[in-house]
Amino acid sequence: MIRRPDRGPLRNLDGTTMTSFLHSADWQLGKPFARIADEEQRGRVQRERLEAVRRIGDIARERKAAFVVVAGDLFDSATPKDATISHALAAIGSIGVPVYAIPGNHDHGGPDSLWERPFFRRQREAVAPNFHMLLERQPIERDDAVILPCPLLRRHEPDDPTTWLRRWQPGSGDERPRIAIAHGSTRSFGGATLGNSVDGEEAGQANAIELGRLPLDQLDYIALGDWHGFLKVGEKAWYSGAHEIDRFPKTDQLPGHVAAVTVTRGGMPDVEALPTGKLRWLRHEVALGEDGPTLLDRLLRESTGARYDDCLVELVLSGAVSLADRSRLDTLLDDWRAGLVRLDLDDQVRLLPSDEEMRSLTERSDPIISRVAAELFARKDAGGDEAAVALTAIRLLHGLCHDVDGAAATPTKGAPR
Ligand SMILES: [Mn+2]
Repeated sequence: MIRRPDRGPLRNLDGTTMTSFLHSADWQLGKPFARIADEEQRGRVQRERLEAVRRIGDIARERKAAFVVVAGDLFDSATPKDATISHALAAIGSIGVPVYAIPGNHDHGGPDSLWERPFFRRQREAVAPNFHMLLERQPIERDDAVILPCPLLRRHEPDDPTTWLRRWQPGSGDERPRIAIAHGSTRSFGGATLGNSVDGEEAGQANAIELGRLPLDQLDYIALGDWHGFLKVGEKAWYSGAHEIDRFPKTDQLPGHVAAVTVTRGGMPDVEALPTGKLRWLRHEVALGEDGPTLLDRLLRESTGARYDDCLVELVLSGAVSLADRSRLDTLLDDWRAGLVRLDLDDQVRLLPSDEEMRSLTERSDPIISRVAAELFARKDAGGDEAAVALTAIRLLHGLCHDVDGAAATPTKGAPR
């Protein structure tokens, strides 16, 4: 079906051009990840987003993609640090094939934007001459495709950035596939609005793209950015999603992929999601019961596997545990916190001392401890704010007595027997 000319793009027998490229978006490089307390792990998550850009390059080579399009929000902020720009350009340069990008709401264009900074221009020329930031709404002509950029020139554009495509007149007899690139929410998807609400900021009605008003017969693929999962939103329109996951999953979206696209003029695009993300963001809700943290430990072990050090875990804990199991749970959480990239804990576990644990405190030979324990249990049963304080005190008292008993039972090294 395809003959390979010595030069120029692949052509089908009917003369139309078949073009393969990759579509990505929402890299949000330089995102601070302020909720990750550990500095080293925070740096790791930031660097992984750069590594994922390089992995796009690996896939471009593997798939022989002619170019890569990036549909906005390459940077998390419109004022990234020079170091962030420099590292981003090194990663983009490593992709090798041409990279065509538009600015999104996070890294919008316009006067004095980051894309006009002398530092950006110098670095681009030095390390990423393959990088083309498209700041104007006009076609880019390639041998194998016409690229139609719809850049955001302000953070919140009141007008649909794709409006110019409704008036665009392609040359007659031009058999090159046409690829539009846009960033924003889309509204013709079952009446729902997708995009900004998941992008980390509410833009209201701004940056809204009306897919239904585009001349779809004149276009062959619409590469969208802003929604962080891989998603088809029209017969020729896809969100690629972010290349590396950046949040705990809230819906069944598919982040951490790049879209591998093959298009021909007048045909339907062939689109495949290929994984580029490395870090795994997991969410578990667990109710603890009589067996304490045993099942929780197994669940974490099974879901994270051997590469638990690539995982961020959001844990919502409920249920009730004994004093001894509370102490086991705390140790277990400390151990996991050390191994994971991040452990986000919503701990609603109630303390429910067993009868034996209560007796071990109230019937203790030391009269002070037994009296304090009895008083604390009475306050706990009375309920209210005091009950929570009493429970914490019971936990501490139990811990201290346990330590004392443990020390007494284990002879110190060198001590006379
Ligand atoms: Mn966005």
